[in-house]
Amino acid sequence: MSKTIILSNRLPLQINITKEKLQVTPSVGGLATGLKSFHREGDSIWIGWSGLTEEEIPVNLKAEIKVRAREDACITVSFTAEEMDGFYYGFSNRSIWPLFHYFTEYTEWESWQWEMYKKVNQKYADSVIEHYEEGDKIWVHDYQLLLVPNMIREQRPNATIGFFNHIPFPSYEVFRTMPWREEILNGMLGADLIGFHTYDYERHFLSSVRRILRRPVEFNEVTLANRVVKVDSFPMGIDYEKFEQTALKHHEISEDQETELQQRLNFHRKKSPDSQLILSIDRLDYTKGIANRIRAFEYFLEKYPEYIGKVRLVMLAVPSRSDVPQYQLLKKEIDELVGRINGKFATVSWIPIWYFFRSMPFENLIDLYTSCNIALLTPIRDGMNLVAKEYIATRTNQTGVLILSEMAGASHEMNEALIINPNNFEQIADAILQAIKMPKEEQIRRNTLLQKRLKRYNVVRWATDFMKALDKTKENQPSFKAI
Ligand code: ADQ
Repeated sequence: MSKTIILSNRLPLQINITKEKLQVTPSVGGLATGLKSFHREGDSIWIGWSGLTEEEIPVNLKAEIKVRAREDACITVSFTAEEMDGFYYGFSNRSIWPLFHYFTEYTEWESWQWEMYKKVNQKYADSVIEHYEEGDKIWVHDYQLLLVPNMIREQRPNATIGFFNHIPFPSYEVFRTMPWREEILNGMLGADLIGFHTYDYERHFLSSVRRILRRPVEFNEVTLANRVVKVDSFPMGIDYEKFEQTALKHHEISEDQETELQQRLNFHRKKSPDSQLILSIDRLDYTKGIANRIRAFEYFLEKYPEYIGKVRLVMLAVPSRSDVPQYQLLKKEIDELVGRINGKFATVSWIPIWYFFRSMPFENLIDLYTSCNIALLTPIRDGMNLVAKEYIATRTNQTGVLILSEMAGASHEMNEALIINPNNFEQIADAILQAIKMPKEEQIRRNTLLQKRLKRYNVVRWATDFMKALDKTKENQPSFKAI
């Protein structure tokens, strides 16, 4: 029976070794959390990296890791520390990530990192070939694996290959600065179907294909010598039911007693009806606009001082890519900003910013989502932003206000949120005020519409739509018809 082979840089599980014993935890991050439910429901295997380099795995545990991963239908690909350095911390996160998010001043172009990117992409492609059987469908994910579709195509010309890019695709004027732009585009065009979160990313990609490769592009199709590649947008959803159901259970427990978080924050809805908690959750990344958000919150307190002592920003940042210098600098900048603002405004009984720098178990995440009446998400650029969708899914009584950056892919589908420009502090401060003052009926009206949409276009629907479109594209391929 044919299966789907999912391929991503990381597996949805993170394997650690403590005292010679394996510890397996779920991975944090948009792709892993989103696609996990599709993987669980379908007949698929997932190929990716376990999170440990070859040097970190003792010889006697190598086989055990493979067996453990297999229990979750996962297959591990292993890499040396040097390979990870060049491929992941290097080219993926110092070249492609900043370029695709328009942070051109952060991009580095190192030939050795590019060589490592090619080498590691080849390893992923080889692992797919090893597990591939005629009739299987292959679904490659994200910017770390842009060359893989064509590497598979070279070895299996008739394979059905889909590719989905989880981050933005930049405009031609930005993309053209990439030294290896032809190779990247040709790598992606190895797929039958290429998916993006939004129509804009799709358009940018097609424009680069037309202008850089000079390939004929008609509507959303690229014609190659013996195949046609379809490009389309598929806005990713979340596992809506999981968030909704956990939030409902959470409400039952916390209706009369304070949760641990509420105790720590010295906050409970019933005790302090005037107080407001503003939530922000992201990976610690310069694209997420965390520093801007803190400055905008400072500006809000200056502009509307009557809210000093009443409003708090609860900021959760997950450690991420800490081997890349810009992330270390950002961490320092945020630590200093939080310290300065708390020093400036804090009173004996009130601290304006509560900052957690760590990953959190799912239950605590839900506790945060349900306890905070406002969510403030201000990315400078973001492919989609699943946190925005998760927040809305947990608002089971339909109250709560989402303030969302127009630079997040999610803003295209979430018009009922208060949409802001993350560089406009005046607008953010006013949106916070509007959120605080928004009548309950208006909150409910906005969230009801948002929830209806998110419920329908959940992550399984997203994945199913993509796979259906892939089948259809394949059926129409001239080379496929000829067999
Ligand atoms: P990310 O940049 O990782 O994803 P996002 O979509 O917001 O961003 O997903 C983050 C995920 O991590 C969410 O599911 C959230 O619940 C979880 N998370 C965040 N903080 C956490 C914490 N402290 N503890 C535990 N879990 C936490 C990339 C792109 C996005 C795109 C996704 C999916 O950058 O734009 O939406 O892929 O395509």
